[in-house]
Amino acid sequence: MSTSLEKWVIKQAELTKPDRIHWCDGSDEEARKLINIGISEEKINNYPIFTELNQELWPNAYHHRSHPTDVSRTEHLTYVCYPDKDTAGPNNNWMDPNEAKAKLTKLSDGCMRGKTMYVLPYMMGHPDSPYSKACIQITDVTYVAVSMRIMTRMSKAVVNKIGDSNDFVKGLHSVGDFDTNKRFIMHFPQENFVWSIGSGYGGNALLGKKCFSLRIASFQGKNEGWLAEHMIIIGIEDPTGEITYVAAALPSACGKTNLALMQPSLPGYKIWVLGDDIAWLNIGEDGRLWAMNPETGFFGVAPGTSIKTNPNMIKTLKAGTFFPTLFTNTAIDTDKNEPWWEGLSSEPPKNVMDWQGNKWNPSLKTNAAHPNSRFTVSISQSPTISKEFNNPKGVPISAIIFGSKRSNTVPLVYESLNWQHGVFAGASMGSETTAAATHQVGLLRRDPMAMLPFCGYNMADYFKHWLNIGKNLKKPPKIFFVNWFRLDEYGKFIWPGFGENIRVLKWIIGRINNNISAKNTPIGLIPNLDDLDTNGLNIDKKNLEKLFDIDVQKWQEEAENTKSFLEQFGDRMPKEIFDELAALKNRL
Ligand code: GTP
Ligand code: SPV
Ligand code: MN
Repeated sequence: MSTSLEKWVIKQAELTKPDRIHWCDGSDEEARKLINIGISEEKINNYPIFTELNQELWPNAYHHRSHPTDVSRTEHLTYVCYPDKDTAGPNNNWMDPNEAKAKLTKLSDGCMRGKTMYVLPYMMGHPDSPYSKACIQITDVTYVAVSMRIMTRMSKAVVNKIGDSNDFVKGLHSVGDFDTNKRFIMHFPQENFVWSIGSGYGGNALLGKKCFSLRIASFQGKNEGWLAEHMIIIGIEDPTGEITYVAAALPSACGKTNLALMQPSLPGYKIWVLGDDIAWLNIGEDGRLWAMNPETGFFGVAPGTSIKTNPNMIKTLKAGTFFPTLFTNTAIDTDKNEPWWEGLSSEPPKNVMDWQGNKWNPSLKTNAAHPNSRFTVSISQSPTISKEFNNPKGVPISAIIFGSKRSNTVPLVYESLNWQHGVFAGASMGSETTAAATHQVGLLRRDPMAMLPFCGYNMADYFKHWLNIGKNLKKPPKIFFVNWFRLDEYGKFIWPGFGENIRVLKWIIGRINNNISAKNTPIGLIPNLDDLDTNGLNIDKKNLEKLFDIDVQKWQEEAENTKSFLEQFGDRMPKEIFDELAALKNRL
């Protein structure tokens, strides 16, 4: 007699027709074997899946080159499938589940011929947490199997945990033939099922990440009274040793990983990391909001990461424990066989091979590393991992921070007036697009709570859910907004960012503890300039004032833009959100 799990796997094998099926146990030896297969047997676009990097300088590090058409998430090929379109909402691409399955059945028929099917049993969340979920992903590429072992708690024990139940999250993944016309990332939230074909890249292929832990989990959270968010979780230790836990959402490639690993510039402060991308937030028995990170690794943007901007990440990448570290689509310094990317060093190395394997030099004016090139590394290697990381209860959250990438209009930091106003301001967030997804970079788009590409159901219902969570919390966390990216008249960032962002966090802690007052503006509360610690910071007063300049006309435009965005959701939108919009317009 086989279990439901075995039956499901056999059924997928009957469709995809692999030569072999390998059940992964998540062990160290197995990861090594998979890497060796990736080095010597499997290829993508004629390149081996993995090449070994300089093991002395980058212990246990490997380089991976994805298919050149497969370098970022493809939002236009990502669908959520419910019987009715309204449940998906205008924020999602929608397809009828039967139609989607018929389409993918055709594309998947025999797609693993000649290949090995890897069956990956993994947990999202600590196994002892009541909120963790047992999952199975099937894939046909070692890169995904090894990445999933870094990013999740992969182990044989999950198979026993599932036993004969059907209560596990299912993911079927195949890279297919990388044809972009045959690439789809389909979600079936009502069946806890993700079906992805045609891409081997990050959020398209590591199905525990955005597909399950955000799109499907957000739908579960709505039904079960919790939140799945695109948020980091950090503990901020102040000079007295007090640790304040906060969760922060910023859109893709807008600074989450850097904030999570920050080396604060102010003496006496420390940032402890619990997560850099995804948070599951529950209402605890004490009526507070508690956060946990379902993942165990970082899949971070390489360009811009350096010993200056993010020393803790460089240390993490070089720590070299039994977990491998992967570099995807970075360039290579061919003299030293080291990974390289723009910003790693001020001068590029002498001999560089770009992310596609061509000889490169700066006069080409192209990017050596792909702008969305990434590293995959275990959080356990981080010198700043929080001692609470493996606490199944998670940590209590004192503030939620929303951030966006705005060259103008939005100040360095402001505080919302209350939970409802914070939810409205989060719902109206706009951010300039980045290379994390395939689309034109630098365009302003509305990206509520940094969740536009990741909310697995109608965002009108999502806003309602956020309002309800606030009502069910004894003391809802304060909600803040940050923007590190305002530009001066020469197009340079005014705010130095990175480790200096601690100055903003210090102000936020002061506000959480009711230690300092703030200045009222039409959009919310901003610091009195004297309360922002600028000791030792080289920034002139005029520029500092510019960071907090609130241009009423621009904000009126912002309100109009928000209005047309929110109106797409029609009658489903909670009235409170439009009340807040009217109140904002009034104040302006
Ligand atoms: P995802 O992994 O896509 O969700 O991205 P993320 O939000 O974790 O973004 P990440 O921290 O990787 O930063 C993306 C880019 O923004 C990198 O190139 C960083 O160097 C840059 N960046 C991060 N923080 C700051 C900052 O404070 N100031 C400036 N100017 N740039 C920053
Ligand atoms: C993001 O795009 O927000 C990421 C990378 O964190 S991916 O895994 O591709 O979603
Ligand atoms: Mn992300």
